[in-house]
Amino acid sequence: MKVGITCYPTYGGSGIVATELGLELANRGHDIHFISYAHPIRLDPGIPRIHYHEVEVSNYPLFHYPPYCLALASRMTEVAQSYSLDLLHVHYAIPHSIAALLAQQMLAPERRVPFITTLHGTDITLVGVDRSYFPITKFSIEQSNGITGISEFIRKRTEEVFRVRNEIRVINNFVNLETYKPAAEKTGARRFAPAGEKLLIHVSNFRPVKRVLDCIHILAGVRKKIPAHLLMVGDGPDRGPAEYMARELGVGESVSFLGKQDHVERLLPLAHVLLMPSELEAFGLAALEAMACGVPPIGTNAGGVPELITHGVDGFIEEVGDVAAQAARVIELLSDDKLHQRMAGAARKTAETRFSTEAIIPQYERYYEQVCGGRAAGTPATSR
Ligand code: GMT
Repeated sequence: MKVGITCYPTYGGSGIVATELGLELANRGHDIHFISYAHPIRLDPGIPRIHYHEVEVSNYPLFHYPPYCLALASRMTEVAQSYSLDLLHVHYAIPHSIAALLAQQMLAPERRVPFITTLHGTDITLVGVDRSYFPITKFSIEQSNGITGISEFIRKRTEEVFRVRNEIRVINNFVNLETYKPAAEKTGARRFAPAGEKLLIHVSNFRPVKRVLDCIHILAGVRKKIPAHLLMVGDGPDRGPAEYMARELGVGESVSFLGKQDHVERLLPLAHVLLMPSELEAFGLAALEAMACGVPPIGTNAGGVPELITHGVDGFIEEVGDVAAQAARVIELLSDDKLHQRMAGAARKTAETRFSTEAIIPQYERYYEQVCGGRAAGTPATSR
């Protein structure tokens, strides 16, 4: 198939999933056209069957807010026409879904180009529920020819909050098990923990929903019992406050803020535990990537996290904000080698059996065929 993929090309989970999906589909012989305002990270140039089309936004002085959505819709239309795309697949509803709808309508006199919207998380839980975006988010989701959500949680939340009646197909996040794999030995950890301290890791965009300050509190708690060092991977608004908190709690020397990293698969296997203390997490891609590397996650009882982590088997789940309980779980894991080994093995097994590319990508392929083939899958028989 010839598929146009639109996503945020930055370090967010939705962009990563969209990019990895495109790469996997290209590997399986599909022609993939990324349409976005910048080259997605993790997308190396020169990969067969991968194309990139930049959206240029004219910045005329009259525009206080340059209309990206319109430029995107125009570019989607052009690319769909020039390359005879079969399908548009947009990741993160706002504003990609409405841009796809506009493109579809512009293309309509020539032919039908269906579009699928994949709901990832904050597009539903945070941004989409904002009064200024709610009506158009609901409308664009309902007008999609197919809708996927990355967890049962996001499906239910979309139905409850947006009252969307169309079918929402749950297709979970996935991980490439060749790229994300355990390290034979964690010798590379010495780079960060020369005295042989245990290594904790956190990976996110440092937005408030991630509760990154909790990571610092957890580290401070752990260090009362066990020598440990924390790798903070990523960047965002809460990085400064986290750096300040680390100094305040006297653990500044035991935290490395590494900023945005293109190859988290090289860092994750070095760690003993992943911290994901999020307020809300529609799924928790960072935890899945860690699990594939044999690194047990400590997550929170929030959103779709319990769909990924089985408490006490392949990781631990504690209540949001309960940093003492999360620190206690880290200590439990780090002070019992057998438990750590068992959980690390179970974490990898979960990634292998439930969330591998082999398990998930064919679900997208089948859904594409369904949406392109017959009646639009996401559209109720009574509408349109
Ligand atoms: O806030 C983020 O983590 C970024 C966000 C995004 O949409 O870019 O991530 C969401 O999508 C990921 C991939 O599908 C999910 O694994 C994350 O759980 C989800 N984040 C949140 O719900 C906060």
